[in-house]
Amino acid sequence: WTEPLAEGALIIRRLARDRAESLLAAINEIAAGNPFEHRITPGGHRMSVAMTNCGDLGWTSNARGYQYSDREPASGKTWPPMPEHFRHLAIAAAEQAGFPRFNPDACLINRYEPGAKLTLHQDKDEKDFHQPIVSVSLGLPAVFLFGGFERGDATQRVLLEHGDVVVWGGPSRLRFHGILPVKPGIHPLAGAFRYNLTFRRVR
Ligand code: MD5
Ligand code: FE
Repeated sequence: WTEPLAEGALIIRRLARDRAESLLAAINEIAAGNPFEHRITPGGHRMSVAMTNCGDLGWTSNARGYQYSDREPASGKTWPPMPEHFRHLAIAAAEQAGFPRFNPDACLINRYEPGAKLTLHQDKDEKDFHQPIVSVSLGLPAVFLFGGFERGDATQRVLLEHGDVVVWGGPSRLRFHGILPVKPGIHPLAGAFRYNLTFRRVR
């Protein structure tokens, strides 16, 4: 079932649930070659979320700033290709939300351990903000903070659970958002983690 959150933002509950095992198996394969890393922000903080990527481009961060790159900075390795079942899921979700021409070239994979969080931010490192972002939540639940267009705007709290897919497009593409610290728990398929796949068109 679907829940509109705001103009351009649509939650598609449980869309990925019956595909979760193959998604998680693919995440593990990707991480075997390109391990999850805790990146350092330009401000010098170690992120509590661990990240890896697949697709033509991957999001990374270091003391010099945020950037998309075709290689993992430390190892110099390219990112593994985006699995076709990832791409199909993202395209189907975008289509259902009214974005029929979405074709992602990057998939950032976030891994949250208990206590990990993402502070309020906007996603602005991509070229065309008319392109939506599709996010797929797997494993432990988390409280998503959905804000406004300025950091100080009021935020709405939305619980995102295993299998939930959200399409962030239109005016909601540039809203401030974050994730509250993930509560400890054990998920039958994902263990002690929350994973989030975020599909993007970067170039
Ligand atoms: C997550 N990840 O659950 C989220 C899902 C990130 C990130 O925020 O940057 O890796 S993507 C949520 C999102 C993307 C673009 C716009 C909006 C939310 N929004 O307007 O609220 O790990
Ligand atoms: Fe974000």
